[in-house]
Amino acid sequence: MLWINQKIGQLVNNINPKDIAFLLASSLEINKAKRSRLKAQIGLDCLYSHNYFKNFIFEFYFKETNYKLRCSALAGLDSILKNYYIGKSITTDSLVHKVFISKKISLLSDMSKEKGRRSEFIQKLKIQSSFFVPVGNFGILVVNKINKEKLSDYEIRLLKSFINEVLTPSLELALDNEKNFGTSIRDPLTTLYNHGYFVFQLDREIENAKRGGNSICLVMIDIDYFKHYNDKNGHPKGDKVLFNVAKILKENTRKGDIVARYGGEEFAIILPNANSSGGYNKAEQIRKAIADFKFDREEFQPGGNLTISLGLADFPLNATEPNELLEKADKALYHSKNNGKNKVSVYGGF
Ligand code: GH3
Ligand code: MG
Ligand code: MG
Repeated sequence: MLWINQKIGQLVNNINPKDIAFLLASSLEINKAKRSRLKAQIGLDCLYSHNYFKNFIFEFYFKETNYKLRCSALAGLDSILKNYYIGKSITTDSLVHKVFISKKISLLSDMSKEKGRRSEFIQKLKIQSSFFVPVGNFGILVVNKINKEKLSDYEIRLLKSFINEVLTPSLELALDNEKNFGTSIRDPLTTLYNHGYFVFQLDREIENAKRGGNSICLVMIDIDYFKHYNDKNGHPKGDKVLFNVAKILKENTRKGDIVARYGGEEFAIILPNANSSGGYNKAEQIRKAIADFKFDREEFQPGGNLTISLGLADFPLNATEPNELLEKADKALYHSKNNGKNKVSVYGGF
């Protein structure tokens, strides 16, 4: 067992199963069809990336809401074949469908004799043996060995362990998250990402930036004199301001940007692939949009206007770790607060 576990360790390389699950779950924001494909593709790419599986073709068929199985992920094929097969749904008399319904793992060692598989696929790729693995209720994984080779006992054990210990739990967790997704990562008042999800994403974006040699800009935002606004107008009106501020933040950012309610009347934005000069322009655009927006009863605010203060820091220029980046952006924000508010400050620029 230890031996198998070590192999799984190598198999998933540096990928932690929990990360796969979160990756899967976070991909659930995209439309449903694309989501399913992504879930499976991550798993298959992970398998195929292992040197041991270079002589294999992996197929994953997802069960759709109408109970049809659709080819949602493929690894090991060239891009022409991949584009040809991906997205195709299969008929109920196909072998893949039958094995899925049976819920039994099946190893078929002479595919040339089997009916109900695309014969041109089997012949072209010289598939000798195929391993069919229904994965819970989600779909079915098909592992084919090419060049007329048979799957060995060793490979079968390795694959079984990977499926039971990594793939199935990840997909289950992803599905679970899908159900709770809307509420678990979003702040109910503003519908922005919540603090927990923001922290998780910041870690991830920094890891990505390190790998890709990119920069990230972190913008921290705090509403000016918000206690005054609440005291003067009551909390429900204060809540309306928070909602409108969030809306303006969303309207002034792009799809890949991560906009979160950091806490109370504080917001944070991660701008992937932005440096401090790009980040400054974006922050200034947001500051101006808030200053220009006509909030209810803002004429009673100091200066007659409801405004925000912003601070930004740049990875890797100002920090190499998430906490440090947060700290630096916060310092910049406090610089704005101490210098008249309704301002953008860049860490290091004061
Ligand atoms: P500054 O300009 O220095 O930021 O001053 P401020 O008054 O905005 O900051 P302070 O930290 O003193 O007050 C923050 C206020 O934000 C106090 C708190 O009641 C309010 N607040 C935090 N969360 C919520 C919320 O969910 N709804 C409402 N209405 N108010 C909130
Ligand atoms: Mg505050
Ligand atoms: Mg404030």
